[in-house]
Amino acid sequence: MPLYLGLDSSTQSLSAIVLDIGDGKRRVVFEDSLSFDETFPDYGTRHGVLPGDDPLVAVSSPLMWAAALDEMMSRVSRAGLDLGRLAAVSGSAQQHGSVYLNAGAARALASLDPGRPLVDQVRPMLSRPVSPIWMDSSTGAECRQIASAVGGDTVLAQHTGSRAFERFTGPQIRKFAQREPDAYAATSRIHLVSSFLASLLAGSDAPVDPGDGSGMNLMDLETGTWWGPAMDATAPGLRDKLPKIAPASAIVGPLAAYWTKRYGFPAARVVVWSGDNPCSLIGTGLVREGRLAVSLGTSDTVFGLMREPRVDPTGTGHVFGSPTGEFMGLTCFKNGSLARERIRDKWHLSWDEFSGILRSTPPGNGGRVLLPWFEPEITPAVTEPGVRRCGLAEDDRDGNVRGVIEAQMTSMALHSRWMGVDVDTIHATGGAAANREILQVMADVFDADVYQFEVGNSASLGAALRAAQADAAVRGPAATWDEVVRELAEPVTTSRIAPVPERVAVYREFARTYAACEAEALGRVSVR
Ligand code: ADP
Ligand code: XUL
Repeated sequence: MPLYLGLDSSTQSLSAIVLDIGDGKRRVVFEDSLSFDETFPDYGTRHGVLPGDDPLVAVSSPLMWAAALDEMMSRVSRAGLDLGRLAAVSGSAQQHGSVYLNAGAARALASLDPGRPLVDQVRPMLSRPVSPIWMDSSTGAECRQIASAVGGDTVLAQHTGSRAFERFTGPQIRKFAQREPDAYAATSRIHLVSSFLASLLAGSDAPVDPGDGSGMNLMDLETGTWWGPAMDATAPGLRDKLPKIAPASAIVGPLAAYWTKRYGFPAARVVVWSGDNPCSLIGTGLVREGRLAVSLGTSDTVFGLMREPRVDPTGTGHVFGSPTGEFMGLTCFKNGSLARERIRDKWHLSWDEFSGILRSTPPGNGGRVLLPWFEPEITPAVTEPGVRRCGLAEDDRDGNVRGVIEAQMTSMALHSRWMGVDVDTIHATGGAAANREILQVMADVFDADVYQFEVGNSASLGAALRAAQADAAVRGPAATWDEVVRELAEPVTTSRIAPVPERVAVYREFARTYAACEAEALGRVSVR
């Protein structure tokens, strides 16, 4: 019976999961994760990001991601699995980040030498040593230029699913092309993190899928093809530098000889990779409209499947492609886990102590609000970072612990309304979804039941399930998505966290207080 490997190259770590599927059996047989900072200290990243002076710039190392892929594949090969049964591999990666390859890369990819570490062979392929990632917010000027060239942000959103966003790949490419024209000219291929890693596995140029392609401000959402006016507005000669777009279930090719010879893998099918959020949509079982998932990872995201692409009229959210061939709505918050950690670390708390404070303090925080914009925020758009407080003392430990969680949950509830989903159930995932006290605040703020999952990493699970779906479709009639996610991506029923009516009422009032504080901090007229 076949095994399926799903990888997830996220902001801070690379994770892997192997599924054993067949004969009525559907189970996880391997799970592992490595932290970039700890496993590869020589690259000098902090939380997966290279240090720098400009708080608006966030770049990482594509070489480190390649080294991590090599290390994880080595670990999978030594895990005691019956490797010969591995039928397909797919992956998930942090969205929006881009990798720049030179003219020699295609040939180098096709002839990866199993006798030498991958990273040494990737180094000469790069036309840019660093990759801008989703945490970057340094392209405000480029966003304005692109939007104005195509006829405004509304036109851009109608075609690509989002107005111009600083972290999206198009504005990042424009900045690179303008500031480093020679290096841009020496670039033959611009990959997303997802298609870069898929290319390394297949030893050939992998396509981008519509899920990750829609995080670029370059793809026409309805047709799933590159949109000419956006390419023209972004950088000269861009069309030739972009990969093809292919469905998320397309096969790139077999695993390259590098992997079969170096580690003893079979020539398993490499399935197109996607972004972490589209993969998590599958890994949290959201294959039908009407439910939402909240991912509490490095970024916090709220997302759900959409049958039709309804673009956010407020310009906050995004419509991406879904691996099912449909669409997904998503809103992203940059100050997620790292903001929670900043508050936890300020008072030297463990997560247990942090949770204890949430248990013992009153919901609504007495109407006091903390806006946790440690870093420039995506939702709402904040370019000048800084924590703002309304009525809350900076040295009030308990008030700040409650404050960060209540603000995050309320902001997510308010800024995901545009999706038009009447939420009664939330599927919670990401590292902080292990914390039931945080999820209780989520349940009370959203007035919805919140469920946890047995497999914590929904992105790598979703990638492995996509590998299984694509492989099965090649072998015989395609399974329905309900069948694909059955048992493995279903919430644990006993994990249900129900909203408490009295607290729901408190948070209804708190949402108004929060909105007023947010509006004031943004310099807008209060909506109170
Ligand atoms: P990524 O976006 O890199 O995939 P993860 O989903 O793995 O991130 O989440 C990692 C984060 O989870 C850590 O940065 C940490 O802050 C958070 N985390 C882990 N355990 C807990 C906990 N018990 N309570 C709150 N947050 C937690
Ligand atoms: C989504 C986003 C983040 C990244 C990293 O738009 O920017 O969620 O995908 O997780």
